[in-house]
Amino acid sequence: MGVVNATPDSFSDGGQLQSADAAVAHGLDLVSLGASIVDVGGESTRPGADRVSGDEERRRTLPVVSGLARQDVTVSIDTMRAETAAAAVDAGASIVNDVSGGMADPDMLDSVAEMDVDYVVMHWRAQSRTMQAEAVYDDVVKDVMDELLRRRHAAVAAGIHPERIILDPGIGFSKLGEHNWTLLRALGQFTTLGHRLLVGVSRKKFLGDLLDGRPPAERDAATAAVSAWCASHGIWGVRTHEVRSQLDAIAVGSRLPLH
Ligand code: PMM
Repeated sequence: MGVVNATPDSFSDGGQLQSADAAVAHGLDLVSLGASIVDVGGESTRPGADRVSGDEERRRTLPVVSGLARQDVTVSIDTMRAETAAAAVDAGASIVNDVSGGMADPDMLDSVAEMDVDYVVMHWRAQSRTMQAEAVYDDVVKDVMDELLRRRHAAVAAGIHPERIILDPGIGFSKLGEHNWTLLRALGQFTTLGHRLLVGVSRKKFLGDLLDGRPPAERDAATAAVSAWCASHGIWGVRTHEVRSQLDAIAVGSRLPLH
């Protein structure tokens, strides 16, 4: 799953159309390099980030979703809002990637249940502004699995078919560095939950910390090492900014199965 962040800081200049065109072109590049899915987001979820309005989120993402869908790209919409998810699905998205697992918008689960889409349920505790204050666990693996399963039950209770649900441990969301490593070490336990798994570590801060503060664009080799680990566990997908070396890592990891 290649990432297209349709956020202003992703673009150096230009108006809306130019930005959407640049985002579509970037998505097509990711596909030509081998991405199976392009994940389009219009709201930054990095720790401390402020929210944007729903209208602004849709203004940023919908032209990109429709531009990619028109070219037969499988598109996921990275949103916590039911209204944005529905509009993106109308525009051609076939996966709703909800980092809040239905917690941020009370209408999300009912709305997804009515759509013909896959639904990513990520482990999440709070909005970006406050999420790192919530990074407190008794047993991070057990707590994250329990909370994820509660969201999974809520999704099924709302009418979402279990086969449509993809689980994600939410690396970096309300988690300190050591929590992330502990969760990745325990990936084998998540594969027993009976769902496809998605993992997003691409260029995240805990990798930069491991590499003595290396900037995000220089974290792809470390990301690839984690991608190989994910593939060794047979997980369904990795969410990544850079595609080529991740596919190489997945090819290697797939030949070294741990499962
Ligand atoms: N991480 C980010 C955004 N969306 N979605 C899922 N399912 N899993 C993730 O780990 C995830 C996500 C933050 O990454 P970015 O802002 O660097 O793209």
